[in-house]
Amino acid sequence: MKTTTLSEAQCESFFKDGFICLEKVAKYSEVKSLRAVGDRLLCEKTGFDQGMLFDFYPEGEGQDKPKLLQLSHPSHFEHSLLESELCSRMQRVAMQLLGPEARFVSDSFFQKPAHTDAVTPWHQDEAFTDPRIEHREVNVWFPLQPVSLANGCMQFIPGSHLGPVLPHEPIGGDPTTHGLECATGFSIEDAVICPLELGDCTIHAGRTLHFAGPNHSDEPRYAYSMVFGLPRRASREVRSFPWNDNRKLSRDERAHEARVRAGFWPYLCRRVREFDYTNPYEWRLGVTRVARLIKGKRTAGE
Ligand SMILES: O=C(O)CCC(=O)C(=O)O
Repeated sequence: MKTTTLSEAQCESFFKDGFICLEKVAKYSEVKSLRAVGDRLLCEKTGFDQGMLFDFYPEGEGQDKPKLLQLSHPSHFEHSLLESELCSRMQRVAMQLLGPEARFVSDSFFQKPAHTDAVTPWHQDEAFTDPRIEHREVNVWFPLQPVSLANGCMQFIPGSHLGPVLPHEPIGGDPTTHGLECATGFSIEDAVICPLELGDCTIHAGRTLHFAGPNHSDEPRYAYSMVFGLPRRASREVRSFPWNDNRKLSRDERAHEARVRAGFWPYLCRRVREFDYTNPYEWRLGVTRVARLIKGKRTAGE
């Protein structure tokens, strides 16, 4: 069985820079099987109707020609992803960085087509979240083929995780765009470029600024990411992420329609299954959500 344990120096480097590159973490067979699952799910357009498959860029340009395709929560559709030895191994690495309470939060497949100038813009993952909630997370990113500057490897701004969440905007200022970009508050000159071989990965913190360049190669560039985090709690700062207000995302519409079509029960069952019963803050959030639902229903019925 393969084991992965971070050295003290690697942990220190992560805490200082907000990211690390790890070599030979996954076996060839593990990457091959991730790639096969990703290929199949993306080919079948899994998750599109539920709003989980979407383009980072405006979808109006045609869903058949995405610039950066993301399938979030593929493990909802393919449970073997969660049951894999790789996932358990990476959870143990996340526990070294975050503490023993770190658990799996979510996963995603990314596909950047061949010969595209489209980039994954500079962003902090935390900018996508609810500002009232403190997310203490790490993102483990596995490329599913070797990556370099030529096909869009990851780049990071060291130390950016120690500052605040910087102002973001939907890409190109278009509120229908799923992706966010950060244009101020950092210098691109500081970027560290991280080419990787098959089986290597990067790990970055939720607030680390990162970017992946265009794919000028002849093959699509695939990646699989796993996010691990500590139990959620209320943010200690009063903050707002106005870039998430007034978005008109087609994926949200699809998710809503899918919920209406399937009815309330499948949605409720998933929530109940995934609920963190040991975290009092989740109970508070749950009660608030139910109260809002009841109030909304009453208002609608009045
Ligand atoms: O694969 C990519 O291009 C982007 C990945 C990313 O931004 C992330 O996992 O947070």
